[in-house]
Amino acid sequence: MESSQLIIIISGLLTEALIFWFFFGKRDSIGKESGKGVVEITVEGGYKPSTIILKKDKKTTLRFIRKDENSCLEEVIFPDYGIKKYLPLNKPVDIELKPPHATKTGFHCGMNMFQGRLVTQ
Ligand SMILES: [Cu+2]
Repeated sequence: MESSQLIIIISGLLTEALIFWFFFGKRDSIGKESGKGVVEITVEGGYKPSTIILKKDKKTTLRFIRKDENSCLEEVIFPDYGIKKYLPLNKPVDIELKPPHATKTGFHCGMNMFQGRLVTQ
């Protein structure tokens, strides 16, 4: 094996490790719709997953299920979409989004103490 090949392999592995660290090192969980157009988000001490990957121009339903009695989490707000919804305890609430362009935005609880991220690709 040539040393240039070895360098490519090693830098590839380093990149992989960096990506892994970036996504999981911060205990950030990622949610993607799995073909059915639905991403389930558990609301418990924050949002799980906390980062949602959306596809541009594709309608995706975010299904929030609040399991946390903390009243702070009973409202979820999507400022860029003008959406504000009440989340009853243990009852799924669907929010439909159809992002018009690739962007990074977010959502948060009523008092902006817990945040989630929306990444549109
Ligand atoms: Cu709050």
